[in-house]
Amino acid sequence: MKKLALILGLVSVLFAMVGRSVWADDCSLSVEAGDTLAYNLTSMSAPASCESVTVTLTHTGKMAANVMGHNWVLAKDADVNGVAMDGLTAGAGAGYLKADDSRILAATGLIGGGETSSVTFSTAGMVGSAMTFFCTFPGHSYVMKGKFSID
Ligand SMILES: [Cu+2]
Repeated sequence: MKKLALILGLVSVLFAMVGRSVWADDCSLSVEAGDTLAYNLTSMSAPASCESVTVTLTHTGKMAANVMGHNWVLAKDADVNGVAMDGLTAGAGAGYLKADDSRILAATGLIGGGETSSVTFSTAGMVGSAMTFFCTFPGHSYVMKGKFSID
C-alpha cells in the first residue's frame, strides 16, 4: 500500500510538471462576468516575458448586452474615471467607449449573456505600470474593476 501511494504521488507530481510546461499559457488570461456587477477576478497579471497578452471575457449570465452588458477595458489607474465618463458620453452604439481614446490600453467588445469577446494587446511599456481593468457599461466601473499588472 505504501508503494502504491508513493507511485500515485510521483504520477501526480509528473502531471503537475507537464501541465505547467506544456498546457499552461501564461500569456492568455480568462475572466468571467455574469448577471451581476462583478468579474470573477479582482486582480490579473501576466509575466513580462509575454510580448502580447490575450484576455478573453466570457459573460456567463443570461441578460442581454443592452441590459447587463459587460466589457473588459484596460487603462492606467489615473485614467479609469475619464475613460468611463467619456464612454458614457459615447453611448451604447459605441460600446460605451470613446473612439480613438489613447488612454484605452485594451478593450474587448461589449457582450451579453452567453457571449465571449477577446482582445490581444502588446505589453510594451506596461512593466511596472499600475493599471486597472474595468467595465464601461453605465454605472458598472464603480464596482466592476480590478488590478492588472505585467510583471
Ligand atoms: Cu459590466
